[in-house]
Amino acid sequence: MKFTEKIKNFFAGRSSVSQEFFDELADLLVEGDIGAQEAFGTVELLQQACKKDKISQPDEARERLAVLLEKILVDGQRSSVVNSFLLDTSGQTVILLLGVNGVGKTTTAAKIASMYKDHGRNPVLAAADTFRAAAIDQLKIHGERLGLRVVAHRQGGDPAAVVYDAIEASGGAITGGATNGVVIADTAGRMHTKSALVEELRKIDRIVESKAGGSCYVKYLVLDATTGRNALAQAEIFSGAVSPQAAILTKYDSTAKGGVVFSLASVLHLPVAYLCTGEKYGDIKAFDPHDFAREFAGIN
Ligand SMILES: Nc1nc2c(ncn2[C@@H]2O[C@H](COP(=O)(O)OP(=O)(O)O)[C@@H](O)[C@H]2O)c(=O)[nH]1
Ligand SMILES: [Mg+2]
Repeated sequence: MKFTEKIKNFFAGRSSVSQEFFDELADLLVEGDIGAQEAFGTVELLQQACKKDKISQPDEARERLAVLLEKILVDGQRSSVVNSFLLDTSGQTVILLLGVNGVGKTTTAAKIASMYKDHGRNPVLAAADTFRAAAIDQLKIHGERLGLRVVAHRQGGDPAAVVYDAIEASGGAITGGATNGVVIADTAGRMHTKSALVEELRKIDRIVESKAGGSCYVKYLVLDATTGRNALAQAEIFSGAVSPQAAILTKYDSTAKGGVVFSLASVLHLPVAYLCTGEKYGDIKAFDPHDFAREFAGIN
């Protein structure tokens, strides 16, 4: 059963709010992958609000819950570089997709490339996951389908060099003059060791800074919604290594609960930029804190 169905059933089955109601609600939120601290804190605030405003109807309490949940997401948006406004940035743009293996980096790189293409831009895809030959081929297939250039080196090559070449290929080498090239770089999610991966990503980061400093440079951390609380642990590692500005939550089309986004906001101040809901190029949409909070609370 989808989490939203569970929460809908919960509210449908109550006739008034009580201590038991709040206790069960907190447990249910934890089940939805919200962290225990956020869940209990939010329910505490909800309980106070209901008392103060004499709210006794579960439906009314749920409206308040959605407002509190939305506030967690909005308060966590430290960065304004979060979503589709990027598409309207006219200058040079470099986008890096980061994340562990299997979360959907390559697929998401292609989705973002497709969005730019629809906006009349001509993005270059950079196959900077050089760890596996299959990863390079996978990006090349997307490039062919989308009619976009893919810059790739051989397997085992230096990913930073791939990104460097992609920036050149996109027109980023022109100094002094205005360029509007877009580079979307896939990266590796698995290495022999975690420190090797972190070093590799830091090197790419340095190359982009030196090669395309001053351009719009965004690092998105791709997280798989089906991994639940594990996504927070991944975000902690990547945030410590290369400070992504925002996350992209994939596989939200499955039975994923998605509550981890509240922890990303409150613990790491990592906003979510996009939600991905399938494998097709069009299955990506800008994340909306208001809609997400309401859906999580079972309102729609
Ligand atoms: N259902 C669903 N599947 C996805 C989504 N994003 C990626 N996938 C699938 O997840 C698998 C891993 O994706 P991939 O892009 O190769 O992950 P990577 O290892 O991070 O590059 C593939 O089978 C994708 O088709 C999504 O939003 N929804
Ligand atoms: Mg990949």
